[in-house]
Amino acid sequence: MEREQALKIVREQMHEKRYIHTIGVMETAIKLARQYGVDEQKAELAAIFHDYAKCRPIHEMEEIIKRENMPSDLLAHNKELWHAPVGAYLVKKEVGITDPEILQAIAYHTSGHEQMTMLDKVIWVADYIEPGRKFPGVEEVRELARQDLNLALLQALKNTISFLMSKNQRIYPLTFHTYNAFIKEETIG
Ligand code: DGI
Ligand code: FE
Ligand code: FE
Repeated sequence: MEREQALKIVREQMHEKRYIHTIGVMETAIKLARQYGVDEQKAELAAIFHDYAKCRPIHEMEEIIKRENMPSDLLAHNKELWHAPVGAYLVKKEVGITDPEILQAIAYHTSGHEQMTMLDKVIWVADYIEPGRKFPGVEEVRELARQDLNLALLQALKNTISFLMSKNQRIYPLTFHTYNAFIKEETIG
């Protein structure tokens, strides 16, 4: 699918602010893909569609998680996590994207997972460092991303988990599993 067509589809799914974020993630993901030897077209499409379900009503996402037998522990954790797996499902069903690598990058763009592909990592990090992001520590992650994608992802995960803990939020187990997998990768490697 061409970029313009994909952007037209997502634009109808979200508010202006979310669309601007999407453009930022797209541009950042393409740069990271080029730098790290990842398929740029896949990175572009995964980035464009990563927040496809972000603006769907909560009850619709809940219904899809139950009906499609997605991990039920999602329902016991922050609703902010739901748009990632639900997004992958809807992008396949409504947009017709079937590439499993793209769908996986969308499904895990919030939690990550233990065996992330380079494409998964590019989307995760691009989502965190796109130019519109302002959170504390983002500049450090931008700098790390210029040198080492794994270190950038690990730092961003640490920031996210620390931030959520400071707000007394529950941490989704898969987010911790992702963190552990990267700590292992870095300390052994
Ligand atoms: O959709 P975006 O805002 O672009 O970014 P995102 O999909 O990475 O994250 C959405 C939100 O989810 C963000 O505010 C942080 C939150 N989040 C990410 N991982 C976890 C989480 N919330 C909880 N409670 N637990 C997590 O593990
Ligand atoms: Fe998201
Ligand atoms: Fe996003």
